[in-house]
Amino acid sequence: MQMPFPMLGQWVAGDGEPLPSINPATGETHALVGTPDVAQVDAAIRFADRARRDSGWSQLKPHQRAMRLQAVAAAIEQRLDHFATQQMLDNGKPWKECKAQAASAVATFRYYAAVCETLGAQVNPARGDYLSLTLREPYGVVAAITPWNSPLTMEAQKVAPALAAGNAVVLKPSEVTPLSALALAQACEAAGLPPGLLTVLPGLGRTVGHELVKHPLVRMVSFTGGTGTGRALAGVAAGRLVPIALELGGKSPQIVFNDADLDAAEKGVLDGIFEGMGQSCVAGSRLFVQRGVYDAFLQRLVTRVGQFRVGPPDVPTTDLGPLASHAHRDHVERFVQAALQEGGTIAAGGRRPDDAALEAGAYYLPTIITGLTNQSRTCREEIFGPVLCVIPFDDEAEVIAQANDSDYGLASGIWTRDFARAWRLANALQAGTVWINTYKQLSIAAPFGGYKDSGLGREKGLGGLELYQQSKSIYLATPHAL
Ligand code: TXE
Repeated sequence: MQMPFPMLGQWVAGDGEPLPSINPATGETHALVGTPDVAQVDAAIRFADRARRDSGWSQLKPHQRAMRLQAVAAAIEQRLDHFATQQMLDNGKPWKECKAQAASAVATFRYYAAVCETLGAQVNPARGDYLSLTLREPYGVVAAITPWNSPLTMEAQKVAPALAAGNAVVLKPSEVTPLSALALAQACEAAGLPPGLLTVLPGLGRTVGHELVKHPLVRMVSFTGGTGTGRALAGVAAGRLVPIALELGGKSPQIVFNDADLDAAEKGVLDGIFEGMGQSCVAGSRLFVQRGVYDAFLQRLVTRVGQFRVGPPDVPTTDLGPLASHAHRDHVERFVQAALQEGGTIAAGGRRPDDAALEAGAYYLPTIITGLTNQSRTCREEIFGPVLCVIPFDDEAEVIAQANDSDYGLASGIWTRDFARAWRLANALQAGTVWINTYKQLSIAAPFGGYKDSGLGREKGLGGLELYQQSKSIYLATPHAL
């Protein structure tokens, strides 16, 4: 049976081509999701714009919007297992990771409810006989376009602040993972959010996504996905003069010095690349290890990687599930072949698992590659899979230059016991996030985004709400001026 989606204040089957949602752990189609045709995309955006005005959402006092967001958080919390299951079926992440991401979606709604409570106008210093205030107002309808690697996290991260800011949101989830967005719409409905404030339009990027971004009533776009797609969408947004926030790819360096706590570094490096099977924008995919500990540290990594249990995501002992789709597994496989052709050596993995029980799924073994330089294609392009390249280095200046020699600049990790050195590197690295003696520590309270080709704008933190607002300055003459 075809699953409906929410638009025009109801759940509809849609006149577009239905989307098969395929479980990457088994290769089976576990749902057929309805999609809108072009006319329905247009109608849904118009409805969202009317809903925003008719419901008075933008005019509500911030604390009143905050109460609704708290109710959405509670509704997600009541359905935590359902949310986690939807993501696990769609993208194959292990259950415990999906559950943690569902819980973090709750926290995101609570955080933006709290931020919403604090919204106010800014009083500007007067330079004459007037009182000047700067208010922040919503854009209207915001298009949110999300990827397949962590839909629960990304969707909450866009929808919560955009709603808190007073907008209506039209969310287009990835065609690979439409189910968690539908679960979010159900939770919003159960929480009493006025119909039309969150519309979910499943479908392909080149059809539904394209219509959304070019629609005249869409006044702001928030996108997470590949750099190529982000660049193309930025072109459309520039032509329309609408703001766009882009959270894009990465090729993040991890740097291990001779004096590092190698136990901590081992865990941080391995989780940093292999958690989520490397399908994470902040995956630490380039590892620089100082020459003095290179051999010993590499040996540690290879040994530990061989102990990872690759298996079905719903089995509690599984460390690593399948990749999110068979097409993506094949893409990763081609990258590893290319790494061999350019002179790389496989130190671990480099193939699908032997286990016949996993044959139908999109599985791939965690892979470590040595023997390549930072100039190699493998070290320059985002693979977005469980592939770690290890490169030796001699001194600090050299490793800073190599770490920064990348088109990307999303994140980086430093492992050393020397505080002064960590501080120097943290300042020198061109990345939106720097971790010192930890990795992938993420907080909704800290701004997040990329330097260079890794993106434009910052999500999360207090500014994550302002991202979805425009400012208006008002001058009011005071009696002296009259
Ligand atoms: O991403 P796309 P893909 C990187 C990663 C991956 C590569 C390609 O390297 O291998 O991108 O992945 C929608 N108009 N990241 O092809 O195409 C699409 O439907 C409007 C990094 O899956 O960028 C989906 O909802 N929308 C990343 C979303 O864009 C369009 C996460 C992302 O898809 C569109 C994912 C169009 N013309 C991939 N074309 C990260 N930063 O975490 C596509 N879309």
